[in-house]
Amino acid sequence: MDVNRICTTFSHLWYLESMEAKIIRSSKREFDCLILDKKQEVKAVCLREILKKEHPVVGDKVLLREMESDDRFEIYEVCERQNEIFRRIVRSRKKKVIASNLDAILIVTSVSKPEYKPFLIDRYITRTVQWNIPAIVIFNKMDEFDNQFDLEFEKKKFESLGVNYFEISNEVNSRYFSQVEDLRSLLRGKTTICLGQSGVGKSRLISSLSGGEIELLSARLAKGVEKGAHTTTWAELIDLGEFFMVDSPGVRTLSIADISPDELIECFPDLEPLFGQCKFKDCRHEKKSKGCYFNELNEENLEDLITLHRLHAYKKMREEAETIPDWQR
Ligand SMILES: Nc1nc2c(ncn2[C@@H]2O[C@H](COP(=O)(O)OP(=O)(O)OP(=O)(O)O)[C@@H](O)[C@H]2O)c(=O)[nH]1
Ligand SMILES: [Mg+2]
Ligand SMILES: [Zn+2]
Repeated sequence: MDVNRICTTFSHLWYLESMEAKIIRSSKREFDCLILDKKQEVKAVCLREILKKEHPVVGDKVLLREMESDDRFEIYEVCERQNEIFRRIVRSRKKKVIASNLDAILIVTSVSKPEYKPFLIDRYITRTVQWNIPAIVIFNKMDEFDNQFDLEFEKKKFESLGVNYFEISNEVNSRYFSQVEDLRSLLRGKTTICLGQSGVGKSRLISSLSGGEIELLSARLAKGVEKGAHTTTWAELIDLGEFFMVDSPGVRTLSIADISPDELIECFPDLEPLFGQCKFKDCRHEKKSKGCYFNELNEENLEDLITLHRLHAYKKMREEAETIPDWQR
């Protein structure tokens, strides 16, 4: 049964002037919304009862009505979310939602500056599995790729995980620029968010995908500074006509400490069945662990090597997950 549809139908009965909209920008009190059928951008406030329960976020589908006292609109209903990008605040046990209703996540990474960080990508992949949203990895700045790392190995790793990837450059003269077109075809009809470190080119990629029509604030990397400048400061939904994209601010590191160790195992569906091969259920998969399946693997074999890399990523994340005691969760 389509709950959203029912909520829409009922609301139309009650409020003839009601309108379906999507949240483009969300702040504490005010929301920028796009009225879907008119493609009109308006400002809205939100009913207090709704704010008390859950703060509307970018991507939320909402119902609006005009206000009598004000030229703004009022959000009186937030439709059920298909999915959410979130993390938990461990201390308060609250869930912090960043965006909702996404069809895909672009994990954007640079192959030059800032340098490629395989474990950061592993972290993002862990999150996308937790959120249950398909991931696509973007190797960006291919025009500057100079074999700084083993790209072929990374590609094989993503293939083995069933994660799609693109090699892209936003420089028009690069031979990788044509990949922007292929990516655009894949994104048609979808709502997608760009995640990744500051300076990897998320905003510029969205501009390229718009065919240059949308000019987002995109910073020059300061000479000698390899970190991004945190140019984008708010998550916002951008209407590219055939599809929607969310531009979000970059993060330097991505903590996964709010995922419990048990939950973490479920975020590694490639390793989970292999853990069962170890002799002891509580195996720590160390070199000294007796009967550990992973110690039998052969580093000369590509598939095994990928498994060992994934195990390494898993162990790093588990260490982090174990820093939060159970009682705090
Ligand atoms: N050479 C090259 N430079 C690029 C490419 N894509 C982006 N850049 C440059 O990288 C810098 C950072 O790009 P942004 O789009 O601002 O990066 P961002 O990921 O949005 O960064 P934040 O908003 O800080 O999170 C800018 O100087 C871009 O021009 C590319 O494909 N090739
Ligand atoms: Mg940006
Ligand atoms: Zn083991």
